[in-house]
Amino acid sequence: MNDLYEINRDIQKAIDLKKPIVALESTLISHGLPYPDNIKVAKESITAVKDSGAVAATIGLINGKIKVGLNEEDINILAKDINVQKVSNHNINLSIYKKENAATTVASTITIASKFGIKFFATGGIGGVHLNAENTYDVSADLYALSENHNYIICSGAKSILDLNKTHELLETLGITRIGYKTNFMPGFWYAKTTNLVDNNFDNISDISNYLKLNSKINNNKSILIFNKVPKENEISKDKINKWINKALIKAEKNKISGKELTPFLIKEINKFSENQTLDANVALIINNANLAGKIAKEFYS
Ligand code: PSU
Ligand code: MN
Repeated sequence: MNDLYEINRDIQKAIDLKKPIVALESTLISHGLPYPDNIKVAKESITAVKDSGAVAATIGLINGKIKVGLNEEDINILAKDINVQKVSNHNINLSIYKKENAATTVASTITIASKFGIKFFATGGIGGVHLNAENTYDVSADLYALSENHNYIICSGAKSILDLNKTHELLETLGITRIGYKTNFMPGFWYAKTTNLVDNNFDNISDISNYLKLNSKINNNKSILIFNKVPKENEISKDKINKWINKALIKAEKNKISGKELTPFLIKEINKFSENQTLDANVALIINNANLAGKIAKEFYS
């Protein structure tokens, strides 16, 4: 690439040898989860990818350099430093210019992963259309990045704090296929299912892998979402979640929180209201998704 990028040697080797790789984002670490849970998730996601037979590539910026494969020291910086910027595709260039430490969202992570030919990516929940978007126009850049890159995204749907019906619709409009892994419905992140149907359910990994291989052949240039439900023991009822979301939204409005601050603010407030039930669910589902992503990637490259 060029001197703006630094790629870990094992990851470069895996790319050259066409071995399975799963990219991981870093906004989860800096803005999505509190310390020290964020470090635990970052490390255990890497382990979960490795355990399933693939190579993990956590992406983020250290002193303005885009690193593909953050090491333990880098992860500690992003987890602890309160000055870490949350960068999506509109502002990553500024953090490069200012030589900042910055964490990449789903949008910027998959954009970088794609430049290196890394196809698989795992996260908790993608961004989407926010509630009240008809007035605020707050729609995550994640959705557009998914339609501009051909990546395979393993996640538990879009975050529960969003307007999930509108998010489901816009995914369709943007040409992004919504696949369920053992589910006929798009999951609701902290809860297992919404009322929105997926485009197809696959009950096993080899079917998903065969289907993804076909997509490479037909030059589908959009991403494909593979939905994995929150683990059963961490599932929370939709009613409970919606009560906490409403409380958090009122607080956000009072404090005039908007733009890129909104998602992290709402998640933090809901973790408080739920006495960390949502935090525990968030941790569990991210690691679970990293593990599934590794398994699908391994099958895909075998
Ligand atoms: N999933 C989580 N926590 C998070 C995010 C996802 O469980 O913090 C991050 C992702 O990086 C995602 C971003 O890309 O939130 C979306 O932010 P926004 O709504 O500002 O686009
Ligand atoms: Mn936004």
